[in-house]
Amino acid sequence: MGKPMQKLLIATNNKGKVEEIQDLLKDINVELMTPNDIGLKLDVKEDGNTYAENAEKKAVAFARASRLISLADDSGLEVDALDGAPGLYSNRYLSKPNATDAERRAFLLANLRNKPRPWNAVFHATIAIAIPGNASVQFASGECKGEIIPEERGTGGFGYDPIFFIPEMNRNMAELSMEEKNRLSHRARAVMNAKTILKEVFGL
Ligand code: ITT
Repeated sequence: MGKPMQKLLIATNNKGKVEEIQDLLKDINVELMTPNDIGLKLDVKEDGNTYAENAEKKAVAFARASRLISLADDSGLEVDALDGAPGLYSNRYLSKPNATDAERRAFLLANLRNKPRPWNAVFHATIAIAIPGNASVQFASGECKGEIIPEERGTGGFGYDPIFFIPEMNRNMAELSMEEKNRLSHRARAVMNAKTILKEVFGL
């Protein structure tokens, strides 16, 4: 009888991230679990000063609660004309609780309205991997450059994807298939960098 497959928890409550990370890690020989699969509801306070601090908080809290090796992602959109905002606060850009992605996009565009174009921007993602009972957390990051445009295009992805134009594809992020997004996104690059860590952690 073979050894049972080792498990990795995708430590996020964001459905879009779960789907992308599942696809990005489909070639790695571990069983991918979601908080939903194990009935875990955890809302981690993201009060760190960096993506890494927030990613670490999420990975450690989920690893502690689940006893599983956990991979968290903290990400954000940095817009040059807004001095890097919303950045670390991309999810909490509107103070209103339970704001929708569409409301966040409308707010971003309202803040950009009087700024000269092009509205250059970069998506950033930092991944943290935590092992239960082990204090040292490991990190990987990735970025994707583009431009914010005022007209919404596409239905794929999530968050700011419908207004994020990628010059090399001549399309918006939300117009890409998951496979295409997963070849060039900030998260794809971060997960690619994280694979070396995962292989070492799981002894693969
Ligand atoms: P978890 O903390 O549970 O992972 P979250 O949505 O709160 O989920 P973040 O705190 O990292 O995640 O916030 C990131 C926000 O940045 C996210 O909600 C989107 O608004 C935006 N964002 C991140 N990656 C994105 C992507 O690939 N496409 C579009 N928007 C993205």
